[in-house]
Amino acid sequence: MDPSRSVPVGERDGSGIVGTLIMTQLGEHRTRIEIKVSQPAGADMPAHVHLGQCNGDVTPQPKYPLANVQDGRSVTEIPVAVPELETIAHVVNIHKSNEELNVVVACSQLSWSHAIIPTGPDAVGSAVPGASGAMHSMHGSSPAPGGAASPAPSQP
Ligand SMILES: [Cu+2]
Repeated sequence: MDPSRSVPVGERDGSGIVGTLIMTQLGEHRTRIEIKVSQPAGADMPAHVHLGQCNGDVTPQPKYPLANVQDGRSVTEIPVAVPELETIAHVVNIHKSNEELNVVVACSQLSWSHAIIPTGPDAVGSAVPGASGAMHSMHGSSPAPGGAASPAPSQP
């Protein structure tokens, strides 16, 4: 298997922040996520893996927190394999600042068009408008071993 994948990071709402995200599988359940983006000087931008799609819905609670993007760079190891990130619809959202977590300034789609958004306890359903800051502190969820997700048939 190709141990490393590169996917684009795209701007949201005209932020002008774009770049590249590299996923490198380090072990059976270990992946390094490296983000490299253009960004305003001095910015300190939280980043998380979320379930969802950049051009659709993204669950408010992070699935895996990542190191803040500082000087345009963030490197984090997370306890999951690359194929698992790609089979289910995962994104990396980059947020404007610690104070403005509800503002997403860039997004990277980790998975491809066949990916599905799973339903269940970890998935959509607990979104409360106006509480995104609180929801971003919910970092406890861990992936279900063996995963209930299976690739969906391609949609038209
Ligand atoms: Cu987030």
